[in-house]
Amino acid sequence: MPVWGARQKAGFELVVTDPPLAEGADRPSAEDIRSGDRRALARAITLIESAREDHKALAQELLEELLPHTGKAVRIGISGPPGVGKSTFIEAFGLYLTGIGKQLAVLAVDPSSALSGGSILGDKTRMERLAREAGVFIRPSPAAGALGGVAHRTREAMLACEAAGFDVVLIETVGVGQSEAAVADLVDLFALLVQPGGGDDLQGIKRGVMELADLIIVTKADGDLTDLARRTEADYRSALALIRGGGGGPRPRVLSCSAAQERGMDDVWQAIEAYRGALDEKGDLERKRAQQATTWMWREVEERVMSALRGEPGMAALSERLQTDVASGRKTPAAAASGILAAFRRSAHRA
Ligand SMILES: Nc1nc2c(ncn2[C@@H]2O[C@H](COP(=O)(O)OP(=O)(O)O)[C@@H](O)[C@H]2O)c(=O)[nH]1
Ligand SMILES: [Mg+2]
Repeated sequence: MPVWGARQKAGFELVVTDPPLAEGADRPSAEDIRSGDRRALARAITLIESAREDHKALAQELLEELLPHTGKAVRIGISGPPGVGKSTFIEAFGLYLTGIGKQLAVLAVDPSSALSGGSILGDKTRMERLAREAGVFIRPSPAAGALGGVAHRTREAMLACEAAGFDVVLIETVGVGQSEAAVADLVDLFALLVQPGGGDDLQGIKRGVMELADLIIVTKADGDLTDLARRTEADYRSALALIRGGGGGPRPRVLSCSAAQERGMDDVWQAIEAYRGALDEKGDLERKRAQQATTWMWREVEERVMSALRGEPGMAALSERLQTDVASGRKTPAAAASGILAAFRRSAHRA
């Protein structure tokens, strides 16, 4: 229920029309999803996002059926700090894509929403035009849960969108640190949006985030900001050359555009296609996706082990005691960890 409530609060009634699944509701069929039935797709994603164990089981069953029909979309991650112009860009870029006949799904990973109760796509006004396009599906992220869980469900939602036949899946995340890494592990190409600005702004972008970027897009290259945007472009180009001097994948590119004036969208798409083409050529795309899938398997294992551990009877009391011991210096962290794992193993044996 909280997921649905939050969606309503964010004002998404226009875009997301699927009601919560009723008790014991049938899951949508893989055929309906593959035939392009948007309601079936929306219900599938609701199932994927559900915290209920029976829903989870149904979602996995459905995903297994869909899996052979996934993989054809161009998977793009879009990230950047609040205010950089993500929503405006996604709308302009999305409109460009529908203009050249592409079908587009927009998904969001929003780790901040658990705190703020809002969604990064909550400023729906900026997406109104895009949301009205026939070939477009927009889905905000669930409003609660740990980053790993949110991103994990976004990955599965992305697969459902691919099976539904979308040519492009855009995954938006607000730049708050670790979310970029999680999204970079979901997509073929990770685009970082940055503002026109001086060297100080450039310093503000964490090196780790720059290293993830396959494409850097300087936003707002219009009006008074036109020249500054061009200089910023050059600054990032030299910064990238320092950071990733001849690394593995295709060289990251730097572009600027104006989403407000809907200029530069063709250049962005060309850069994305060129990047994908370069990956494809050497079989690197398949390798990248295979590696991402195994990364997610281990994330899933870690998450489930931790959740099983936390759910163990007596574990809360034990870990609280050990935590106090560690905090006060009576036990080393390693000794306390051994204590927790020993208790976990004993209970696993009993099970
Ligand atoms: N001049 C100009 N302003 C823009 C452009 N794109 C976004 N903005 C403005 O930047 C602000 C933040 O944009 P928004 O898309 O909401 O950023 P987000 O927080 O990253 O989603 C808004 O006031 C926009 O009008 C652009 O291409 N040119
Ligand atoms: Mg926004």
